[in-house]
Formats: sequence, structure tokens, C-alpha cells
Amino acid sequence: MNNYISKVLEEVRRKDAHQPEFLQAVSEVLYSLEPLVAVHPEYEEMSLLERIVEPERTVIFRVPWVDDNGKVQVNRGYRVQYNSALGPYKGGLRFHPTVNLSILKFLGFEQIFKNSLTGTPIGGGKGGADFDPKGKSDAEVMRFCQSFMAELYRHIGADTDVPAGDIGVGGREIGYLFGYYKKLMNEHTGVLTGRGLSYGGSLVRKEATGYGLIFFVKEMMKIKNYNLNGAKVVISGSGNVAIYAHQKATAYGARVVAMSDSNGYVYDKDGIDLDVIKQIKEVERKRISEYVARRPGAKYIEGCKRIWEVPCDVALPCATQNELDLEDAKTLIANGCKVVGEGANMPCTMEAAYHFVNNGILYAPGKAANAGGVATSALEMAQSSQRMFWSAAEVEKRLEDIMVNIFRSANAAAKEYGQENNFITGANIAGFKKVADAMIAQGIV
Ligand code: NDP
Ligand code: 2IT
Repeated sequence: MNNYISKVLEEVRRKDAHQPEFLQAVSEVLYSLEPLVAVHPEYEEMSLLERIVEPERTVIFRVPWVDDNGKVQVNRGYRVQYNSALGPYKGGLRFHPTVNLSILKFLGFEQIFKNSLTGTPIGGGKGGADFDPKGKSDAEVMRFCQSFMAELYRHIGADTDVPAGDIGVGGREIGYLFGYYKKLMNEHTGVLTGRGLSYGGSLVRKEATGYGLIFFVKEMMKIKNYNLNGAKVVISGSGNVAIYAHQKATAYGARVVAMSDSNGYVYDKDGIDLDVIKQIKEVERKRISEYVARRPGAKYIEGCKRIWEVPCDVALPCATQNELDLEDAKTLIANGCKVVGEGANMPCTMEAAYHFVNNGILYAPGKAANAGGVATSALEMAQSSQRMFWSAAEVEKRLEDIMVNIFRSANAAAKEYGQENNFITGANIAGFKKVADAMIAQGIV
């Protein structure tokens, strides 16, 4: 490996030894930058990699709130403001009991390059809390969101840092967060994206990550003359990304036969009925196991990881990090899978991802394939700034163009650096280069 890259990696491993997800994300990006770093000696002269792996600022704060029984609960809140070279920090908020600094740093780090790939003027950040919205009443979620914003508001702003949703943060949470920011600041600005349509949100933002994933996968499939029409698809997760990936894949003639949540998966050979999933997940907030009571032909299998045993042409991991490992990758390939598109962030372990690439599978890394959500957030910011909103057709067309462009940039960079069809390298180099140029231009800051 390139000496400079190994030196930086070693230093990150020493400093952040207890942050496994962060180390995984940094290793994956830095390894793949080797051909670029080799022809840019100025990166080392300017300590560019050392700077880019270090967040510009991290805020960690107490979030006290009162539950429905009158008991005081305390959670830990975070915002990692990673890199503002291209624009205001931008990235989601995750509310999940597993949230910690390692996970938010990995997500924030990935976000820098993802946002760069979109071609829109946004920097990278991520935040959240170890709060579990599952099983909480709306009133509890509201009180938690208000307490979270009571600290976060000092650090964000429409031109400073613009959070959005991620796992556990959807329309309901964004509404409560926005309402409280507005009350504290006495201003109605585009400080969060994924807002409701009645108070400044953009059409198609809710659908954007899932739709964008399918636009990307469709474009990638063209290089091998594959087609979504008639393809059998497996999607892990049944949240925001998974649901709208299903919707768009189905619109292109695919049949989605399995979806999951963290407890297990459902298999429906005739194709998963999306209206039933939406009712269970978006409206009732229940478990996916409910599906079989409403579609008697379907099967429920306990254990979410076993979803990768379902034979498919296209696998779309849309739940969470490291949900698909080397064994799962081998099983998928043995069962005929030809295409993998990451809707989630870092859902494949590094071994699994390289196993796909080395075996001729079309593999779309998350930072490229799931960029449609944040890209449409940037379109929401543009609309907020001009206080004029675009039609659904216009937003969707822009989203599709952005996704096709991201595929083309990743494809072109992979070819230019001698790694054709390796979109890990392609996406990382294309995303990184623009951030590096901007950082160099802005001096040592
Ligand atoms: P949601 O909260 O809407 O849905 C998450 C889904 O993943 C649920 O089905 C959930 O199951 C499952 N899940 C979450 N954590 C785990 C876990 N530890 N093990 C197994 N399953 C799990 O989140 P999103 O759909 O928004 O996010 C999904 C992924 O997509 C994440 O990786 C996120 O970072 C990424 N992403 C999201 C974007 C967005 O705009 N929302 C944009 C780009 C990427 P359960 O209900 O049982 O917890
Ligand atoms: O991972 C992601 O890109 C997101 N959760 C969306 C971030 C955003 O700011 O829209």
C-alpha cells in the first residue's frame, strides 16, 4: 500500500482504536484512493488526508426528557460537523439505541463524499441520539425532540448545518424538531430538510432515497444489458428507503419477493404488496411479521439476516451497516444474484463488497447509490431559498439526472484509474477529488 495512506491509517487506528465502524469506513475510502494519491504528491505535502479524517467539530450533549409516567429519562445527543469545504454541513439525524460516536463518525465521513458526488453545494455531517422511538407515544417523541433541539439549535442554521432524517427520524420527528427550532429562533428557515409539504418541504423528498437507488441501479445494469423488468428483487429493511425502493423497482417491472425488519423477514412469491407494508410500517408502526396475517400466501421467517438466503437477481440492502457479510455474499452469488445496490450506508462488510466486485457482480456502493435522499434535500434547500416550490415531476427529473450523473462519474473515474467496473474506487475517487480541490483552494483552515 502507498506509504502515505498506511501512515494516516495507522494514526487513525491508534487514535480511534475503539471506533470500529469509523475505522472500517476510513479504511475502505483510503485504500481505494491509492491510485489518486499516487499521482497527487501535494496531498501529502498539505496533510490533506490527516485533515479530512478529522471532523471539523463534534458536539455531544445531554438530552433529558420526561416520559408518560412522569419519569425523567436521559439520552446522549450528538452532531458531527465533518467537513464544510463544499457547503453547509449536511446529513441526517439517527435515533436508534445503537447510536454512538463511532457510528456517527462513519456516517459523517461517508456523507462528505456522497454529498460531493451529488454535484450540489453541501458539506458533510451527521448526528443523532441513542434514543429508541420504538414503543414511545407521540407525546414522548415530541418531548424528546424538543429537548434534543433545545441544545442542537445553537449549532445549526440554514447556511451553517442542515440536518435531516435517517434511521428512526422521519416526517413526525422532523416536524417536532422544526417546530421547536422555529420557536427558539423566531425564524422559519430551511434549517432541516425532509420537512412536511405544508411547511416548506419538497415533493419527492420522502421517496427520494429509494427512487434514487433504483435510478442508479437501472443505469448501472445497462453496462451488462441487464434489465429490472422481470427481475426478482430482495430488499432488506422496511423503512423509508426500502419502501420507496420497492415502489420504483416495481414500477420498472421488477418483483420484490422479500422485505425485513430487525426481527425477521417476509417472503411473498407473488411479490410483496407494498400497500400492506406501508399500512403496517408507516401508519401502524408495527412489526413486519403482521404481513402474513394480511397476506395468507406469504411466509414469515424469524431472523433478519436470513433474508440473503432468498434467491434473487438483484439484492438491495436498505436497513443498516454491516447487515450483509462475506458468507451472505457467497450465498447470494451461489443463488444467482447478479446485482447489489446499497440503499443503506455501509450495509456490506468490506469483505462482502470486494467479493462482489471480484466476482463480476455489479455492486453499487451506498455513498453513490443512496445519494438521492441527500441530493433531494439539497433541492429542498434550493427551493426554500427561493421560496418557490417545484412540481413532483420536476424534482423527480432532477433527481434522476443527478443519479445518472453520479453513476457516470463513478464509472468514468473507475476506468480512468484502471479499475473498470469497480464502483467502490470510482465513487470514492470522484467524490474525494472535488473535496480535496476545495480544501486546497481554501488554505489551512
Ligand atoms: P428507517 O428508520 O425508516 O428504517 C430502517 C429499517 O431498517 C427498518 O426496517 C429497521 O427495522 C431496519 N433496521 C434498523 N436498524 C437495524 C438493525 N440494527 N438491524 C436490522 N435491521 C435494522 O430508516 P431509513 O429507511 O431512513 O434508513 C435505512 C438505511 O438507509 C440506513 O442505513 C440509513 O443510514 C440509510 N439512508 C437513509 C436515507 C434517508 O433519506 N432516510 C438516505 C441515505 C441512506 P426495525 O423497524 O425493526 O428497527
Ligand atoms: O444518509 C443520508 O444520506 C441521509 N440520511 C440523508 C441526509 C440528508 O441530509 O438528506
